[in-house]
Parts: sequence; C-alpha cells; structure tokens
Amino acid sequence: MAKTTETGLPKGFRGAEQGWPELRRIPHPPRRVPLLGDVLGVDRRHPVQDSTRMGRELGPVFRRRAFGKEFVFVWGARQVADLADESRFAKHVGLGVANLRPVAGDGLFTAYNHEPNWQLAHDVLAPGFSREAMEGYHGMMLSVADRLTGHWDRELAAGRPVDVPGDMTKLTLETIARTGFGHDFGSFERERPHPFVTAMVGTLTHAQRRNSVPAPLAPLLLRGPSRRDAADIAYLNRTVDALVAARLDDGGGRGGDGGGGDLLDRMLATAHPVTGERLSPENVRKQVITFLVAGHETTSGALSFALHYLSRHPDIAARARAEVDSVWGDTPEPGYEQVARLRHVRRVLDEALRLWPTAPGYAREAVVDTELAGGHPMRRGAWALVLLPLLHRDPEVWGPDAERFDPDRFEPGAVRSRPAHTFKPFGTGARACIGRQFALHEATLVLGLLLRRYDLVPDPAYRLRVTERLTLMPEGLRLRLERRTARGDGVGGAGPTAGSCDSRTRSV
Ligand code: MNH
Repeated sequence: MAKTTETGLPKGFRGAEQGWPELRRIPHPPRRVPLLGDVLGVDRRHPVQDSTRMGRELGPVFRRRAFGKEFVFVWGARQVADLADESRFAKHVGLGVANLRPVAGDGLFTAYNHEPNWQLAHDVLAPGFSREAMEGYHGMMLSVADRLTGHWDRELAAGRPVDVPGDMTKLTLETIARTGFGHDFGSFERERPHPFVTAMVGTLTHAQRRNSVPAPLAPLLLRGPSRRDAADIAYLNRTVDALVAARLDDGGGRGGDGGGGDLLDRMLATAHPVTGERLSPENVRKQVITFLVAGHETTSGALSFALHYLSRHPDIAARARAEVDSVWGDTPEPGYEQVARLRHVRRVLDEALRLWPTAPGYAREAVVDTELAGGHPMRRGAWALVLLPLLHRDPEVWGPDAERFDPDRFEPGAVRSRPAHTFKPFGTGARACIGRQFALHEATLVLGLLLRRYDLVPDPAYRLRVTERLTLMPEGLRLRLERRTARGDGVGGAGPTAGSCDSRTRSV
C-alpha cells in the first residue's frame, strides 16, 4: 500500500520542477508567496473552478505552485490532442488519483501503468462491459430506477421538492452495487446513509483534503482526520471481504465465461484468456472498492447537471420528452435497444458533461523525451494535468457562445466538424474509462424514465453552485415535480398534462 508523506502527497511525488527544462517559460499567476505558493486569493474548497479562472487568464498551458511543488495544467485543444498520442504519453497516476491509492491500491483506476495487475484486471474485466454484459444489467438498472420513481412519487404526493444530487447518488450507487456485486445497500429505504456509504464519502473527502492543506500545516491539521480515514478504509475492506466470502460460500464465481454473471463473478472465476492467471483475493477487494467508488459519483453528477439544465430549458426538455414518447410509446419497461435510440436525450447528457465534466481532469506523462505542441520540451516522466472544464469551453473550438447549454452541438454533423480530442469527459487511450457505456446507458435510461413521468420545475431563486469532492456536483439542487399523465403505466394519455398529480404509484 502506498505511503503518503506528512504533506499529504503520495511518497515520491514529483512536481513539475523536474522534467520541464523550460518551465520558466510557462506562465503562472502574478502574485506568489514563498512556501505557500499561489495561494493568495485562492479558493481552497474549489480547486478546479479556481484553476479554471486562472487558466482563462494565463492561456492554454500554465502552472500553479502549491505545497512547494509546481503543477502544469493544459487545456488548449492542440496540446490536449497532442497529449492523447499514446506513443509519447500515458496516464500519470498523480495528485487526485494517487491520493486514492491507500483505499484502491493497484485496482484498475489507481494502478501504475507498469503494475502487472492493470493489464490482467483490464483483460479479465473488459468483457464485463461488453454489449452482451450490458444487456444483462439493463433489467437491474430498470428495477433500481423503479425505486427512484417510487421515492419521487412519494415526495411529489407530499408536496416536497426532491434532492437531486442526493437521490441520483443513491440511484447510481445502488445500480453499481447491484449489477457489480448483487448487493443492495437499501439507500432509498434508509433515513441515514448506509455506513459503507458514509465511510466511502469520508475517505473521498479526506483524499481531496490532502490536496488542499499547505504542506507545513498538514501534520497538525490532518492527524485526527488521518486516523478517521484509516478506520473508514478498514471498514470498507471488512465489508467487501464479507461480501466476497458470502459469494464464494454461495458457490458464486461461476458465471465468468461470457454469459451471465456480474462483475464479481467474473473477477472470481475468469482466468486471463492468454496466461490463465487469476486476480488475487487482495486484488479483487481493491477492484470491488474501485468500481463502487469510480462507478457512481461521476454518473450521479452527470445526471444531476442534466436535470438542472432540463429544468431550466423547457424547450429542450419538451424535445427530449417527445423523443421518449415516440421511441418508447406505451411500453412500461423500455428494452435495452430502446435506450440506445434516444439520441436527443443522449445529447443532453453529452452537453451536461461538456459544461461540467464530472471527472474534471486527468493527468498525462511523457514516456519518451519529447516536446508538447506549442514548444514545451518535456523529459521522460514529466507530466501535466488536463483541465477539462476549460478544454470544453474553449471558444476557438465551441464558438463564442461556449458557455450556453445547447445539446445540438452533439448532432453528428456538428461532432464531425470539430477536431478530434476536444471532448474528453471519459479520459483517453488505454486507461480511458472502462465504464463509459455503462454510465451512458444508465443515465440515458434514467433521464428517459424521469422525463416521461415528470415535469421538472426549478426553484427560480436557485443559482448553480458546484461543489468539488474530486468530482463535480451541483450543490443544493432541488426540483419540484409535476406528474405527467404518463404513458407506459396504463393511462395511455399522450401529451403532457402538467399539474396532474394522480395517486397511482405503479411506476414505469
Ligand atoms: Mn470512469 C477511468 C470518467 C463512469 C469505472 N473514468 C475514468 C477516467 C475518467 C472517467 C476521466 C480516466 C481517469 C484517468 O485518466 O486518470 N467515469 C468517468 C465519468 C463517468 C464514469 C465522467 C460517468 C459519467 N467509470 C464510470 C463507471 C464505472 C467507471 C460507471 C464503472 C462501472 N473509470 C472506471 C474505471 C476506470 C475509469 C475502472 C479506470 C480504467 C483504467 O485505468 O483501466
């Protein structure tokens, strides 16, 4: 397990001082203080939005200093495309990602490129995200969505607004737990979060905090939190070990070869197609935790931002809703195929991920001595952070109205007319997101179900604020619901009848 130093940074952590021979030519914010770096006027709770503000001023390649180290940020379309060249660059396990090593170890997301468990787990688990596997998860996704609409129907009947990020997080956590491991946290039935969720949120929050405490103060400020974090991790490990043991007792782990079986079955049963090697029990534990963590917050945020924009753009919501009505008709349970056919709903999601890429960046390192487009020499091992919110809002790529929510940017013709690598919410290359199709299928399905069932009414006083906890999430977003005379639950009414609030609880 990776140790961290007293600064909270991973041991052996290198800033950009090494590896960038002409670092001095890269612009940085004007006011610097010794020791603390670029901390004047810095918003420590919102490091991504803070860097975004700085980046706009400083240009496509810039640097910030923090914890006595230099960090290089890249957001120019040309440079980001260059960093996608896998013959010269690879994933760098740095900063945000490396902070998760204590909990996720050499699991898929946090593994170093050279660790043998990355390729092994990638090859064993990739079929778990194939089309066939996804069709197998579809029914489970529907049944979790059913719990969400049950909960929303009750809130609606009680005249209460719904807590969008809270409920989307319950939904996505239950979905990955069910499809991944056959587990049910009972999130929608509980008053308080499941202790597993509390521990997971605790350790994510701690990982983020380690990035924002100035080095000299870390031992003082983080001692108590570090002890709590160790307890959280121990609890996560115990819970997962029990889950795996129960599956083995059940004689589980048989379904790995192609057909049925969830992710856990695959991990336990599948041998590598070429080498015959299997994942060790220790590594299975890391993968389970990795999927639970990587598989829910980002999707939850994407759904939440999409719902925010849909509530603010009734015209766009109406178009998406008309598509759902026409593709799904009156069917109570849309099939797998019918989700992929929701092109407009999918564009709403893409556009939400453009403005608010919920995993806001990724790091790339040079694997050979090279030069970054635009003339910045890098030695092998030098690395930089790709800052997605700025890449996704670059007026040179997205036009002068880049800040405006407009799903038509993702119509096929518009996509073709843009250069490659200008929309990267799922990362790049061999280490890009393995759960991309899973997340998009789940989120499109759920948006379709919600649009069909409810009209979304925003609180006119709400102004979008974005919280950061390694991922991005709209803060305090609440919506009021109005029940449509819905199709698909036996009513058969066509058009939206806003304001109708029928008492049936049967959900689609
Ligand atoms: Mn996901 C890697 C974004 C949903 C599991 N994910 C990544 C990376 C990004 C990312 C960016 C690359 C990080 C890096 O280069 O350091 N992921 C997302 C977003 C969503 C998402 C924006 C939802 C929206 N991810 C999911 C889901 C799962 C998942 C759902 C699991 C079911 N992601 C992963 C795993 C990796 C990853 C595992 C690491 C893959 C690898 O390195 O081999």
